[in-house]
Amino acid sequence: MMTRRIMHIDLDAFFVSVEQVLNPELRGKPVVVGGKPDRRGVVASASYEARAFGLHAGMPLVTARRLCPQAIFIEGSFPRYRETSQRFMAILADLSPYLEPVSLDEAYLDVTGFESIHGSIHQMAVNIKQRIKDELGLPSSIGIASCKVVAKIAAELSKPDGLLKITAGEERSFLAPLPIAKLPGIGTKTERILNGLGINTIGELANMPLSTLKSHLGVFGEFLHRHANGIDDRKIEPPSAAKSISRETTFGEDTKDRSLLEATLQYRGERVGADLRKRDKQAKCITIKLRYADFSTITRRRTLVQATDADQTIFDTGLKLLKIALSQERQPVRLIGIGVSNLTEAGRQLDMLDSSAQKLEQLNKAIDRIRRKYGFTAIQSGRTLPLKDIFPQSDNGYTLQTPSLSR
Ligand code: TTP
Ligand code: MG
Repeated sequence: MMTRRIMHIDLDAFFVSVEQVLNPELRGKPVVVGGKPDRRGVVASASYEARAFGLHAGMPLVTARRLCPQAIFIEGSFPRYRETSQRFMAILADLSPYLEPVSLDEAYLDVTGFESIHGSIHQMAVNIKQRIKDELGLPSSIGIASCKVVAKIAAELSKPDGLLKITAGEERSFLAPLPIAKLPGIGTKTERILNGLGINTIGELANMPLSTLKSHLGVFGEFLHRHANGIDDRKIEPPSAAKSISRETTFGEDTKDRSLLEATLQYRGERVGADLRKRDKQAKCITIKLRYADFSTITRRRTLVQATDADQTIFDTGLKLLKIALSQERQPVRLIGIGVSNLTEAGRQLDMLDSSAQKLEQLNKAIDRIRRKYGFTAIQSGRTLPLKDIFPQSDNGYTLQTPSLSR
């Protein structure tokens, strides 16, 4: 079989770079998008000048200001980033039909066999970077390799304004010296487990007996082991529909107030439900996310027997998960989120014969119609009413501050 050539393309300091295009005075300076530092919330994007001071995405804005008082803090504008993202993806789609957008500023491209068009794959990457620069004014970085995981790590290492090609056959030696945290999917928890086994580099992970990894991490251990060895046969998935839909809110103050937590969960759940129905999807998995005062974050998930797009089912499931989580942890909550995944096309389910499911469907459709006409808050349940005293409203619903910028 022909060796595949996969590109991973990621824009540098995306939100910040978009702001720098709009306002060239911001270029070359420490800039942070995420909000004013007197507000709660975290850094969404930091310029490389700001990163030199230790600033990074996810850092609380107050910490960012302490480390780099001269940084320029910008609120940011999500619609602008979304629009730029669409133009970015359009450029890539123009170059190869095998495109998989991963996030707003990141995509994989299968370019196997494309050397005949561009002279070489390296030249093709140079051309892509140039088009992104010319048409959008944005810097990007590209990794090229025989598989997704190696291409992604190569792009990351080449940043900013980088281009790094890993020759087929050299995947393992390229990965070996890197710290395990560079492997996508390894968070602090997995890192700790692996460190406990004496594994610090990707090479050490690659050389670990599979059985040891499996006994500590299960199938995830097997997955990581393959990736550490530069083996990854995941295909480029066309930009079908979203794989998950979620909404989250950071409170102005950490809270233990049950009715506020439930109201926010319901409101966010309704936004998720409306989004699902707009896309003609149903979901089988409901997830809630909680971040506590000390920044520790948990997610809790439940899989339903039958896929749903009903607000009531999404919220009821979320509420059950919330109650369990709150009984296990007494800290105040900083952020609450709800999401759905495992999406399927909304078809008429067999249980639509069941009249209660049918009534729910009609009810939700009616609510959607009214909200399209009169705004999201035109219809509210008793539970979400208290939100009107807390958050500003627009036709589009409540403005629940900060995390509109987070993914
Ligand atoms: P990233 O590509 O992870 O970051 P970046 O583009 O800012 O910087 P890099 O040069 O390292 O690629 O994410 C893309 C955008 O997504 C980022 O500009 C802002 C947004 N984002 C958040 O809103 N919250 C987050 O926690 C992260 C990581 C990103
Ligand atoms: Mg980026």
